[in-house]
Amino acid sequence: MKLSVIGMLFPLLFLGACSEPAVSHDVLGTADVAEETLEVSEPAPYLFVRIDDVSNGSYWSKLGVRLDAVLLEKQDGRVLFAESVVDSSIPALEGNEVADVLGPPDSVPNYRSPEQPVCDMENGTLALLGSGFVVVKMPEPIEVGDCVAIIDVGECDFPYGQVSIEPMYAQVSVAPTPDNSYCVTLGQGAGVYVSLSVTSLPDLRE
Ligand SMILES: [Ca+2]
Repeated sequence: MKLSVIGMLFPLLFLGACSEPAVSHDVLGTADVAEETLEVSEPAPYLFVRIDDVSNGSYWSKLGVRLDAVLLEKQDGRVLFAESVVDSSIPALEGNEVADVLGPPDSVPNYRSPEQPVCDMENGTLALLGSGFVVVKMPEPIEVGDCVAIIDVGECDFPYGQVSIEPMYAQVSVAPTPDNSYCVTLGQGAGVYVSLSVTSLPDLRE
């Protein structure tokens, strides 16, 4: 039994257009990048998190990344949860509900336990099926010093063994549309608890 709470983590940070990661996808990449203009007199809040499944069906499970929750870990210690799904593109799967990524973790409630995490594989997760993405809105702005944490069933125990670990790619933005010009890449990771530090966010008034 091995414990990998953080999982793989490859932090990156740059401003660019929200887009699919640099891997081939059949499902994504069909939308034109919308050139949007924000008219802001005060800092535009970074409220949106886009998560892409980059396993591309090449790993153990065709279900790909299975998200339980998206957390905003504020610098002051509070932990907030995604409150709505504003966009998604996921291959069809009966019973797969985007709302399962909202609210507190309910499939891996012990994601921070020093013991090996145990997950409920039957309830509470959204499968991105190897090539999907989802955009969620957080209840408060994402700020420098915070972390965005993604809870996934990857590598946790269930009655028949360990869930396969699948890579994901995370971006934040001030705009809810999946493809926009204001995305900041947080990084790529995999595992039950992928916590990505927010180290720099451009002030869009400048
Ligand atoms: Ca859930």
